[in-house]
Amino acid sequence: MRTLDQKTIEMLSERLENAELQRHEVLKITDEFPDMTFTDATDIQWETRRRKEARGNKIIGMKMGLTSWAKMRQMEVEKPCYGFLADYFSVPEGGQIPISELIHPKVEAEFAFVTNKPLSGDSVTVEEVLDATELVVPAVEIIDSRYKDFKFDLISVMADNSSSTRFVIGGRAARPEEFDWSTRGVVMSKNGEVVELGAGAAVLDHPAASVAMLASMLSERDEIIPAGTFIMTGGITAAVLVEAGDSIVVRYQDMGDVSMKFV
Ligand code: 0L1
Ligand code: MG
Repeated sequence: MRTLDQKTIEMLSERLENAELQRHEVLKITDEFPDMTFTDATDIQWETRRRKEARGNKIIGMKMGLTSWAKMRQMEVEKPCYGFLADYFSVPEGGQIPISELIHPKVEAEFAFVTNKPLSGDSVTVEEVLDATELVVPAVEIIDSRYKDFKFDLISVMADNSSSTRFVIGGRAARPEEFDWSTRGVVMSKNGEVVELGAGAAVLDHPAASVAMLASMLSERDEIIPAGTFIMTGGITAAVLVEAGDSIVVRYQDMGDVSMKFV
């Protein structure tokens, strides 16, 4: 259900996008609009996407967020959220990420899926996702909630493009049938010390289930996942706070490393 008018949707989209582009925190928007709904929040996110495209940015993929049961519990939310990835979010493997471009970034290890067939509707299965997958790619997401002290609820975070800000892909891409993605492991090190580890099952029991859930969430707006979509499926590890000077290396079992340095 929609409760906000178009003018308010545009005003909140501009507020959140300005916070992203000008690197400042804002209060969660449900403080001001306590009755707003998940549909309103989704409208705000799509308005931000429209603003970026109108400015010439390309949308190069999608992400799922809050896909681990542990993170949903930690953030006290009841379901995952999704977001879009703009072209300037992409950082080359081994690249430097200036902290001055961000507010309070955190990193999380993920698997990204690249589709080769369209996926649509609310009953897509893990098997159908795997059948529609060309490659699975090691990927690290840098999230950066625009909300003060990372304090938000599901509606506020959905409006904030699910905290999307940067991502790095690296290592070796694999065919979907090459591994069991639920037991594939990752180990994250910060400045040479292991800080997080996990396996694909942390993501809704199987990362492909996250792609299926994205198809379902998009179907609520009569949208689909087109063939050729790059999708970050959600954090396998907890998100780790980073500061200038930190080096992150994530080792993916049999798939190589993804690394970056915050400067
Ligand atoms: O990608 C994620 O799981 C994060 C989604 C938004 C929540 C957060 O900023 O922690
Ligand atoms: Mg993520």
